[in-house]
Amino acid sequence: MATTDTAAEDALDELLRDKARIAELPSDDDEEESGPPFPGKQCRAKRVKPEPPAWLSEATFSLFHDDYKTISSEAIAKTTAECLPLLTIRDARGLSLNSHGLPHLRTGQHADFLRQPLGNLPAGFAVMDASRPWLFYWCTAGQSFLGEDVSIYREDLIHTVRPLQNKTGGFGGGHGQLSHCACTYATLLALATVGGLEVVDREAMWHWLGTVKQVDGGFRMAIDAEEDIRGAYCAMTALTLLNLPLELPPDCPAREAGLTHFTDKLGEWISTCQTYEGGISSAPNHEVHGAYAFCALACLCILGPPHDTIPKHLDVEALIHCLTTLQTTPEGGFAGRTNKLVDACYSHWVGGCWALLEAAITPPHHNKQQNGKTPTTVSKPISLWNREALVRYLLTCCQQSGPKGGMRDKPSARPDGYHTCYSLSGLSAAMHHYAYDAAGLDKDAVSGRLLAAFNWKGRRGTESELKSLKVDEVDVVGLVHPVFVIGFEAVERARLQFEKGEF
Ligand code: FPP
Ligand code: K
Ligand code: ZN
Repeated sequence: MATTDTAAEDALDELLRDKARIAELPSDDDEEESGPPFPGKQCRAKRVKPEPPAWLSEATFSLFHDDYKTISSEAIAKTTAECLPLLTIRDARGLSLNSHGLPHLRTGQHADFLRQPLGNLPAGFAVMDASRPWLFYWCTAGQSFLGEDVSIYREDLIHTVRPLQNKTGGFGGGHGQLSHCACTYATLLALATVGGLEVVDREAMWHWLGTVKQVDGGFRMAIDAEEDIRGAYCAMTALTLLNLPLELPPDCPAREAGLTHFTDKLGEWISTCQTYEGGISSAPNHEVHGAYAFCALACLCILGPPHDTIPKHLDVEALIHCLTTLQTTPEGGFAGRTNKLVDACYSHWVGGCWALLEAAITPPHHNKQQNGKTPTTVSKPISLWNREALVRYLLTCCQQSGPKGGMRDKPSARPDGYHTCYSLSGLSAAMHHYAYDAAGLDKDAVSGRLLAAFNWKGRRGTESELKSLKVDEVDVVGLVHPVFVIGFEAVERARLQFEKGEF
């Protein structure tokens, strides 16, 4: 091997000695169009010849370089090509630029864009009939992240969601539809955002949640529906925001099978969703996805303080490693899973994981107040990801240009409420800092309510932090609660509203 770097040579020699599978690497003659051992369109792959640097043998290079050409690898290359001129501002698309040369956040246009779906909808929205609560949530919470007054929606939202609430508890997507954990979660967050949670029948909600709690510790999305990590996060959000009793209702199936509390076996069930990749799947033995990592971490942050519950139930190092691989180069945004495309919505689903993980590995005394005073020597907060790269992706590639506003998955996609809400939440994760205040109580002594999720504090990015992200003051979004994904005032209002916890 011809090399000028002996340390690198030694390391590679070591690898060559240790890895017996080197011997099994296909030789150049094998590199026909054989593809991987899975037939079918999605998997048919062409082995393209890698280009190793001059100092590296082909056999060694193929250990590090994924040289399979697939439908996904081609789509990734196409995405990079469409993003590059925007990322480098070679093409500014007429967007006005801030003092650092990045596009301004189009605050007013994005707020206007989020107002539209809250009025009468065009016929094309009929496909969203089972997801109406999501529109309510994305469009109200998204506006609140932009500093808009959303209390104006209070009466209308209460009037609109009243028929979606079932007598047997919980909310469906539309009139006459079965209650569902996702619809219930989205309805509650929208109501909390505008200040209308009193419309919720809390006692019926408690009974309904009892019907989706499973004996193995997890939650189904609805009666007889799939059991997955979304169910766990959505159900625990409802129980905590509404301060429902943690005891299971007397007649529910999980109680009949020996469980007594909603929290029973929950952490253990979440553990079973962590896979060999280190990431989190929707349910045991499924594929890892970044969005499920957020559900798992946020659910554990409801169960208790992050430095207790996260390391107790997850291999934190493996999860950090897995999520780190999802920040894409050169786009700077996040992909949802291995070998897939960057997408703005993962700015929240993956971008929102970092604050929770950073708190999981921060010693509890770090943020603790002593005699009412913050400790004088606070070391620098741990930072696990590239905030600047995410901000650049969102501002350059994900803002719709022209009069319309709204944010989008990637340049070739159209803006929508979902990507707008979660892009703004991702910007908030990048621009600000969120820390767990270990001085707060874990549990309310009288009502028994889990309080850990209410102990988070947000701190706005300082002038110098914002400068390093290349944003001006006018490009800054509001603080977003890292567990409930609504404004901090909305969380505090819900905490106070149900402090007593009685029906
Ligand atoms: C794949 O879609 C996406 C998933 C399998 C999961 C998405 C889950 C969420 C966004 C979170 C849900 C959370 C709650 C609280 C209800 P895809 O194949 O279109 O996208 P991809 O290629 O980016 O993976
Ligand atoms: K996607
Ligand atoms: Zn998306």
